[in-house]
Amino acid sequence: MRIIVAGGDGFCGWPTALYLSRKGHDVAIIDNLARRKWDIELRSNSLTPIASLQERVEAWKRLTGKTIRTFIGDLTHYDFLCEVMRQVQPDAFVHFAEQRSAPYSMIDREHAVFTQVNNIVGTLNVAYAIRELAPDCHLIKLGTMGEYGQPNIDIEEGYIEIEHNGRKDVLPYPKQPGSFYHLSKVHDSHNLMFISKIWGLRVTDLNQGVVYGLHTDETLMDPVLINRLDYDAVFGTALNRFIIQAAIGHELTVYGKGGQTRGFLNITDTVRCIEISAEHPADRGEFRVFNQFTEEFSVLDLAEKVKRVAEQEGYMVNIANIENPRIEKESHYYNAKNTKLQELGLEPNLLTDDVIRGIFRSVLEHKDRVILDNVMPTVKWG
Ligand code: NAD
Ligand code: USQ
Repeated sequence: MRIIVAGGDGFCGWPTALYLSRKGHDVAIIDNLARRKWDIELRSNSLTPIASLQERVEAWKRLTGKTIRTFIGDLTHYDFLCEVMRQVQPDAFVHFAEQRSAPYSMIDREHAVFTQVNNIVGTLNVAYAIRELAPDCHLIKLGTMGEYGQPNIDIEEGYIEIEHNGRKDVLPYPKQPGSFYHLSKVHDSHNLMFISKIWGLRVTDLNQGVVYGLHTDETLMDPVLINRLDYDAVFGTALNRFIIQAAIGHELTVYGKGGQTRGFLNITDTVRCIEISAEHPADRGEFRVFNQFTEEFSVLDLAEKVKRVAEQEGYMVNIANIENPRIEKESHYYNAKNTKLQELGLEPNLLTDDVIRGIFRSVLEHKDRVILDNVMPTVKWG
């Protein structure tokens, strides 16, 4: 297939582009390199030293003989996007290219507005460009499990059957997102559900949980291909942050009580889920939702797992329940369905102690790059 990976310079997009290319697909990356600029804005960095996108694709070509075309530009620039669509004529468009940090979206008004404009306008442009230039193309859009929030009932995959006053219907599952970022994903989902219906587009919305790990078989092929790894309080995510904190002797920053429960998955499963979705396209006019995670953990569970493994490796670790900078439930019911991707062939790589140990050892190699000032949270919701 000809596949565009938008956001292909990022944490999920880069390993996905490599994986799909290795599987024989003709891959083209779109990215505006904004994520690298946000590091500069936040005086932060990736724990791993990442090469430029050009160096990355040149190394890939040298190692495998495969070409990944790159288009540097912004999805909110419609003319640029249309030009890429004309050149690539994609069968599938994998859309990772959004501002994805909840804390970043909560910094202030400017960051909230930027996040929603970047994400919602970008997605709307992608949908228009598909309609205009490649109407049969399958849009595989990254959403988030956080669209659902933490309701006191089981979470279904996108839709729920409701009986009300004696009548029944299957309706979009209620959304209770917890940040302006998570809200942007809800707005995207609503736009795409509407658009798939009126224009007959093929859309898969992947409500992904929190991703952990950094390596895939492909990113391990050469140091130039190494993936980015965020540890700071704005872009770093729970499990990866805890592992890095353990490696540098920092207390593990469990926010509040730590009963916050989320769906998690390994980056190796992210890339496979994209492949599975591409291999089984949505029908014309179908807006399909898959919950993309493999296991559920509370953040306190994760901190305890990391502490155990790090101590086996000879590192002493303290878990600190620090003041929660977010406004969120700290103990709640959580039971989300995730069978659809497994029915299509996903075999989950679960979070064993050996997996944590592997990430921990990789992190130790780069721990001197941590900028300590960036570890504790500073962005508050209230
Ligand atoms: P990332 O920030 O590492 O990568 C996103 C990439 O998109 C960056 O390279 C950035 O430069 C690019 N980008 C952003 N806005 C753009 C625009 N307007 N035009 C072109 N390029 C743009 O993020 P990630 O962790 O790889 O996440 C990828 C997607 O997966 C996001 O949509 C995110 O919401 C979703 N997701 C991520 C996680 C996670 O734990 N990382 C979990 C669930 C869902
Ligand atoms: N948390 C801590 N300590 C930390 C960091 C986070 O206790 O040091 C807690 C948070 O308060 C929250 C939970 O861990 O309750 C998850 O936070 P996170 O920062 O790991 O993840 P989140 O903000 O939800 O965002 C991340 C990605 C986002 C994606 C989302 C999937 O940045 O792009 O959409 O995970 S989900 O959580 O399913 O919505």
